[in-house]
Amino acid sequence: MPDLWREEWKILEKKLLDRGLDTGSIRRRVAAFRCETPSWGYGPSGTRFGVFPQPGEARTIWEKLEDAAECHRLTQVCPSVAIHIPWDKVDDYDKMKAFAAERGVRIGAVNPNVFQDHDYKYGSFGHSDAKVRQKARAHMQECCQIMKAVGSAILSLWFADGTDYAGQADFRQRKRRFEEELQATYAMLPGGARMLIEYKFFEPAFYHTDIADWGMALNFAQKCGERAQVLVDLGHHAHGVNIEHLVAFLIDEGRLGGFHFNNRKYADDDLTCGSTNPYELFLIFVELTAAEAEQGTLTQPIAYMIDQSHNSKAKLEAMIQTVENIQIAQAKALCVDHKTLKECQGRNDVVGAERCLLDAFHADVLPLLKCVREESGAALEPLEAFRLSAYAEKAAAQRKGKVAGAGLGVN
Ligand code: RM4
Ligand code: MN
Ligand code: MN
Repeated sequence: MPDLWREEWKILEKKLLDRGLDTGSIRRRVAAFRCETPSWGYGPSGTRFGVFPQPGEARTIWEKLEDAAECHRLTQVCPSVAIHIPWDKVDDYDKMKAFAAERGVRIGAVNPNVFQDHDYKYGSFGHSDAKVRQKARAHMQECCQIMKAVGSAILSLWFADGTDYAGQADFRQRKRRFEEELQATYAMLPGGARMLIEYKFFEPAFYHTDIADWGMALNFAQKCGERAQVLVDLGHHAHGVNIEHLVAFLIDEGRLGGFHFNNRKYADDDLTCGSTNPYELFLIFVELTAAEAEQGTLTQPIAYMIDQSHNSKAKLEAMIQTVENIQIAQAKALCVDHKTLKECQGRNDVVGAERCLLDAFHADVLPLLKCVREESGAALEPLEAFRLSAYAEKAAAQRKGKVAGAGLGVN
């Protein structure tokens, strides 16, 4: 029964119409969704206990771009690829741009790296030594030049800066150094580009981290300018933090710059998005779609990006599975009946309001996704199509030999 999903779509469509929802608009919004994949998600990764190579995993930026293009070919939702400098450093960025374009993708966010070099042992922008801060600033400048060469509109910043022990450094001084350096970086951005500031509450630092949470990131962003915004990595919060709430807050402030999608169970696990807490992912999309419904369109462009590193799953398979999970969460969120939800909220009908969410969360949206995929030329079931294809075997046969210029990719 290959076309059973068409019947299933008719049933879902009827249910949505009965709720008074505009199914044409839902389909258009599902079709418009795009999500960036990270170059480092296709390459070698592991933990500090070991890195286990996988047959066929991408060894160079060129192979990572090939895999990203395959992910996009099957899903039609991942046209851009984030790069990490220096992991993806090349001599010729025009060549990188052209190589991506030939395969139907483009370079997305540029992610500087000011945490790996030995000079950054005690920090980068927060470092007490002006020479180290200067080195970090020069790297930001290099990344801004790369952005121009590859046509990227996003500089995506994450800092490992922090301390391990009480008394190790002066918090206020470090904060002021960060302000100064972030402002200097902001001033170097290519015209119209955005700067996203990511936060994380611990790791690798175990006592304090200079940009520990979204409030600090927001404060720094506000001191830089309108094109500085907050990046929410789903794995970067303490347990129990209500991410959908802070997402709503940032949207309302006009400062939600983007996401790093992943999922975690314990810390910054970088697991498949939607694997441990699909309800949380759904609720985040509910906030996004609610704001969109209210404003007509989200007034701020939001960069949806994946930041994962799979150790036990095959990389490309895991990436395609992730994209499917994210699409499912978005589609379910679009099935929320916001009018009824508002009415329930207005009369403090707590159960009624929650039911509006649960009805949508429990909807089977796969037929809806298939309609959209059929129109876009994506595979109806991208992960299944990938598993049936010979791509993984071919890559394993072609990509033999040492890993060259690989990134860190260590959890
Ligand atoms: C951090 C953070 C950054 C990522 C690095 C490698 O935990 O999530 O986004 O670039 O890891
Ligand atoms: Mn991240
Ligand atoms: Mn992380």
